[in-house]
Amino acid sequence: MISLTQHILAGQRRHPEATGDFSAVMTQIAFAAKKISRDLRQAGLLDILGSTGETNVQGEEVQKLDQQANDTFVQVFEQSPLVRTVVSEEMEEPYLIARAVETGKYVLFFDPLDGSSNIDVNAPLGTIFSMHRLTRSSDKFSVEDVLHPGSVQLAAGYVLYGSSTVLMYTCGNGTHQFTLDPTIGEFFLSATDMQIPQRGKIYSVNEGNYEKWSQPMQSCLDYFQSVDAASGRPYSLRYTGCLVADVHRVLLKGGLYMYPGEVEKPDGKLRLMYESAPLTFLIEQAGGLGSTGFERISSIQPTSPHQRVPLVIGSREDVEFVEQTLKEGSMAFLK
Ligand code: AFP
Repeated sequence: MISLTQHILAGQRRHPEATGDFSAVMTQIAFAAKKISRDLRQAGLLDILGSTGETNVQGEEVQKLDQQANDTFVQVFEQSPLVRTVVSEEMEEPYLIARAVETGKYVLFFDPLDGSSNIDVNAPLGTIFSMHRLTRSSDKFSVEDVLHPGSVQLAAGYVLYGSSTVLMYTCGNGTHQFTLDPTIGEFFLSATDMQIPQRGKIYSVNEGNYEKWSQPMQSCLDYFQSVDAASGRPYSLRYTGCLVADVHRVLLKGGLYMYPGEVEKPDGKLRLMYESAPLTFLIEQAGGLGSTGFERISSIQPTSPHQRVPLVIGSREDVEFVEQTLKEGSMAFLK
């Protein structure tokens, strides 16, 4: 049995120049995840279900557990001199960690509790994180210092609070899975160097939005639903309302997850820095792709911490099929 800590330290030993700081941050992320996992398991027993009555920066209702998961991350990193800035879905402005103002080398982006509409119905939830090296253009905080494309992420991952708690991470050297043993509070390696099938049989999308999509996007859906035994169609639909859970299924089984842009809302719903970019890093490290449908997610130069982008992510051939259809405006290339 290899624990997450042992795995991180083994990675550190392969880089003689490493200071151990990166490993320390990863260990703190795992600690926050264990605490959130513990809180979720007890949620129905304590007074932490339901809404706080507030709305977040995205205009969405804040659930008590959203707030609690966010506080957990902030409290953990307030003890650390290594992460100078945290950027969360639940906080409008990047948050400076006082203790790390001089010494901090990293910026951490996170969605503390993904899939909030699942909280009250005991369905899966997730946490997503992305770690970047901080640049310092001056001694003062500047938002530009935390905005880098996904291609330069140091590490990214997610935690899925499902029938078990699973942590996936990559630091550019494969995508690895760890499963929490709750009896001793440690994550253990359960799959290493994971590979996503090149093509799948599942699509995952909120099909209720069909009428809001462009015609080429609608035709992609029509294609996945149409019957053609030779190419394994129709695909099956799976959609939980928790991005982490849906992408986890896609990573393991193949296929694709989509949150497309809409005619009236071309950037879609998902956030680049703490949803689409980290998930793309994990999926690319497993041999898949993440795209807006027109552009690789990893190449996008962000312009704001809470920027939204359309997302098409999963098996290489499935994502390329959607990209080609959207770019050409039709499926004439199939003939
Ligand atoms: P939050 O709970 O973090 O706001 O995220 C939910 C989510 O971004 C993602 O987890 C889901 O895949 C997606 O929204 C579901 O959105 P719809 O309800 O519009 O399908």
